[in-house]
This record gives sequence, C-alpha cells and structure tokens, in this order.
Amino acid sequence: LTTDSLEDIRSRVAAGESLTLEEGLRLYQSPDIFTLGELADSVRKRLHGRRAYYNVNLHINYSNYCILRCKFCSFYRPYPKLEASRAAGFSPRDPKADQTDPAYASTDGYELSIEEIVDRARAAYARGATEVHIVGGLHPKLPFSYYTDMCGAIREACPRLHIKAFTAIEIIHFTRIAKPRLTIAEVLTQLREAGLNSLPGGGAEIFDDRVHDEAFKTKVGEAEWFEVHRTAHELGIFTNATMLYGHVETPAERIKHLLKLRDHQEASLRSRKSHFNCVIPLSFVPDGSALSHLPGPGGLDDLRTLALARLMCPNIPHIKAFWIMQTPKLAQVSLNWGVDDADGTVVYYDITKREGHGTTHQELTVDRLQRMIREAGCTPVERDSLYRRVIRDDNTWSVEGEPWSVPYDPSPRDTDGKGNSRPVVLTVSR
Ligand code: V47
Repeated sequence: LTTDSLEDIRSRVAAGESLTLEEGLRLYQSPDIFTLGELADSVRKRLHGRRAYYNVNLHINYSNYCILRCKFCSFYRPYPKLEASRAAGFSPRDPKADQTDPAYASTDGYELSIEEIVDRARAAYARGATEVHIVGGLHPKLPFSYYTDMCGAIREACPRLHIKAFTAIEIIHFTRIAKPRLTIAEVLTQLREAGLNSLPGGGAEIFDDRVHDEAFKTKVGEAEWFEVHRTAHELGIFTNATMLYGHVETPAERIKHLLKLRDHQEASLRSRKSHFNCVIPLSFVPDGSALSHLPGPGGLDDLRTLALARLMCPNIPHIKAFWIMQTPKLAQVSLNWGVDDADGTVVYYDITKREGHGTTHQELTVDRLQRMIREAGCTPVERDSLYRRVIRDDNTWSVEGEPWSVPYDPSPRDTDGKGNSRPVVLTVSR
C-alpha cells in the first residue's frame, strides 16, 4: 500500500478517460479506499444513477462430472466409470472400459436428466422466474444432442424463460464432442435454434499464461475464451464476462484481465452485433479445492476489486456482485462501490456452497434482495437477462417494450414471519 494521491486519476475519471494499467495498480495499492469507492461510485452513478438491478432466476448445474482438474475448483468429480476403467488399466476407448469396478457408485457425482432439468425450470417459471442459468462440468460421455435437447425442452415448456447457458469452455467442449465436429459458430447457432438466448461469463478465470499453468493448466485458455465471445457477439448473442480473483494471481494480472475485457468490448461495440452486458468479479472460495491452503480474498480486497472492475471497464454497462461468492452482506456494501447488479434469487448453486452452509440451497427471496438494495440507499429495479425492466403485477410479468406477458403464481407475503415471500422453487428431487 502506498500514500499516493489519487487526484490526477480523479480528474481522468471525471473526464471519462480510459485508465491505464499503472493507474489501476495505483488505485488498487492505495490505502485511500474511500477515494477508490467514490470514483467507482461516480462511474456507476453516471451510468445508472441510484438504480440497482436484480433478477428472478434459477441456477441449474446439470452435472459435476468433469474431464478437467482445475485446482481452484471444488465442484468437479471424476467420471466414475472412466476413472475406474483407467485404474484397471483400460483405455477410455476400450469397449470393456465401462464394465469394470462397481465401486464407482460411491462417489457424489451426478448428472441430471433432461426431465429433471425441465421440471426445475418449469417450477421456477410457474413461480415467476424470468431466467434460468445453466452450466456444468465438461462431461466425458454426454453427447451434444443432450445440450440442444435440454434447450429445446425448456423452450417448449417455458416459452418466455431466458436461457443463459454454457460457459465458453463448455462451448469449446461441444465443438469437440459433436459428430462430426462443429465450429464455434455452428455450435452457437444450433444451441440458439434450440432455444439458447445468451452466454454466462464463466470460465475466464485470469487471462494470463503463468496463472493458467499454475491453477487450471488443462483448461482451454484466453484465446479460445475470447474466440467464443467474439463469435457470439458477431452472431448477435449477448454474453457476460467473469474474473476469478484471490488465488494465485497478482494485482497486476487482475488489472490486465480487466483491460483485455475492455479492449474486447471496444471491438464488439464498434463492429459486432452484440457485446458484454456485465463483468462479474468472482471472489475465490478456497474450501474443498486443491488450493484450500490459500486464505481467499478478504472483504476489502473484494471491495477494491469490484470498484476496480467498474473503473477499468467503463464501456461494459454493468458490474455484478454475485452474492453467492461475495456474500449478501458484502454485495450490499459494494452497491456504493461501483456495483449496480446483485444477480438474483439463484435458489440452488453447486459450484461453491459457502452461503448454503454446505448445501446447494442458496437463495435470496425477492423481498430480501429488495431490502438489501434499499438499505444501501439504492432503488431496486427488477431486470430481465438483457437488463430490460421487468414489470410485475400480482399474477403476470412482462418486459418493458414487449407486447407479451407471462402469468405466474403470485407469492403469498411473509411466509416465514420475517417479511420474506415464498421462495422461487420450494423443493428439488435431488
Ligand atoms: O467459471 C469455480 C468460478 C464460475 C470457484 O454470467 C469459483 O451472469 C469461486 O461464471 N470460488 C461459474 N469461484 C460462475 C459464473 C457466473 C456466476 C454468476 C453469474 C454469471 C453470469 C456467471 O465459478 C466458474 C469459475 O470461474 N469458480 N470454482 C471457487 N472455488
């Protein structure tokens, strides 16, 4: 930490100029966290006033089987048949490979059937959800048709539910498992035809070769991540962008990551049909991962990083604090530090489980989201996945500017005596 005065940066932010890596580092290293917050808040206010966005969504993680072994990840499970077969000396392509050791039944790996996924989406849609966010591990066996069928079945059951699904890493995986192999544009087009609406921002981690080799060596890197998002933007598919911070990266590597997102956005805004809607800095949760010896970011580091995302990427409209990782309390504080979006109700989340105290049920009701936003001095605005205003009355919702409306089952108020409405989904079968 330095005793640097930030006055020159203040005037550059006020003039709407793009900050450099050195300026980003000075902001990050300054003990004057209040000026950092004030500057980030000034950009946030210029773009959004006092509005703070949330949505009514449901996350579905379709499977935790994954062919990768990223060190920061506590979600993946080895695919049992494949692992057992390998241990027994079979190659994965050996026809006898799947008939080996029955011990594989003992892992807590899972994969959801399409019916289960549709049942969850349908239940959330009936309760008024506007978005389903679907991601999972790189499954070694499921065919590409599983993913197109999943989108198609949800689209049929829930015509207006926005399907935000599959990180860039999954999209690259699909190009490889499709028979015959497909290009990124072909995969995205087929998914879109089946019902996909947008891509979430996951899988970006930190765009740096050193960090890549140390923490997620076997995952496809920066070039492929950007290629998927560039192709999506060329096709007119909106996407988000994440940054997983607080593990083995340096502050300079974090800031460079944000600058790469800013550069990509500039090109998309200039010449492509769509662009990034938001940046989501994800606070590393060490528990259960191969990096569990690391402490993970503290609250001030979270605040600094969220504020920096706002300041380094003024051309990306929204900065989201994903409360599952930053915690609802810190997400609330961050609404005055550059953040304008609190994500949504979420309901079930498998990738990290801190807020669920070890379970996958991690939910904020709409009442709690609104209260958290109001307590921060902001005005809650329900948005759809493309940040259009959602208009809700007692039993229908619609999107500003759209002619249609969707009936839903209105929540009885105050079901738990604490001012909370009924959750979006009450139970899941697993
Ligand atoms: O890609 C994995 C990260 C991401 C850990 O687009 C971890 O609106 C913290 O991308 N600690 C998935 N993070 C989540 C994601 C996301 C979440 C919310 C909204 C949106 C959006 C996208 O979670 C992964 C990875 O970067 N992750 N393990 C961990 N231990």
